[in-house]
Amino acid sequence: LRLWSDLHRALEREEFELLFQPKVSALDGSWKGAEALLRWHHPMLGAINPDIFVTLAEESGLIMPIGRWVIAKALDALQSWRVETGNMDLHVAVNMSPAQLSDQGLVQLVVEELERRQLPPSVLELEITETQMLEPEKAAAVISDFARKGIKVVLDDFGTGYASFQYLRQFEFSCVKLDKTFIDSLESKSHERVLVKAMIDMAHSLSLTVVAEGVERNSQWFYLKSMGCDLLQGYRFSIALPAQALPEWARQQP
Ligand code: G
Ligand code: G
Ligand code: MN
Ligand code: NA
Repeated sequence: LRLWSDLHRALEREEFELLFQPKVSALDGSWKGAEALLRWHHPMLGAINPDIFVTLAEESGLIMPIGRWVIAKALDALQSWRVETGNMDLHVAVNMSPAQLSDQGLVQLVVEELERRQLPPSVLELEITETQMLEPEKAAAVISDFARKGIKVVLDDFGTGYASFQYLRQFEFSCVKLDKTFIDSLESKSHERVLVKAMIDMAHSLSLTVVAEGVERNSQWFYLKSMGCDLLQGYRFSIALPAQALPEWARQQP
């Protein structure tokens, strides 16, 4: 109960921090973009992961203003990377709870935040977890609205839900993110490799980009590269870092 009332004040007290985990090309490990990951620095409890407070934020409706803050901060970060590196192809991805898709002004807000910074819509990706898709019709309408505006929508945790393939037909995604559980068993289980290869081929045949998450070792990188996976994310490359640390991290990559 205490946490709930604390969360109400967290935005104005500036207790949120947005960290960024790099995404790299599977071909050569070069920096391509980053996923924004939210942290709440509670004055007494310290850093709290979103697994814990996002549900709270969804139930209280606070996810709307928090989500808007996340989008603005993520675009600020991307803007600073473009200036510092001159790389205009970098993208930034933010996570969206399905609850945020009922935020009436969301699409308009995103478009305005992009225009204010003179950023093309293609630099922003919205990650939506398939297991949370509760109102498919409503979600489909918002997702196609984003797609029409050129903003990319990513199906997060792909392969973990009951309706993965149905979602691919129903929604205008531009990217799928293979769940970490598949990446974990790449080295030990040959039937998992067959499955991952099939998912990558199917996604490509639907013109979807494929990202693997939770890549921790070179051997996983090797398998994913040989299977044609496009982008990789995970501790093999970097943990989530403060925005200003990414250009320096990229310079230190081989
Ligand atoms: O790194 P990690 O513990 O941060 O992330 C835990 C989960 O919280 C992830 O599944 C991620 O999708 C979710 N998450 C991280 N940041 C955000 C955010 O800004 N908004 C929402 N809705 N979910 C987030
Ligand atoms: O939104 P999503 O479910 O993709 O959130 C990613 C989550 O996975 C975050 O909690 C992030 O900290 C975590 N994560 C990212 N890379 C790795 C990794 O290589 N290994 C493990 N165990 N967790 C990771
Ligand atoms: Mn995600
Ligand atoms: Na995920």
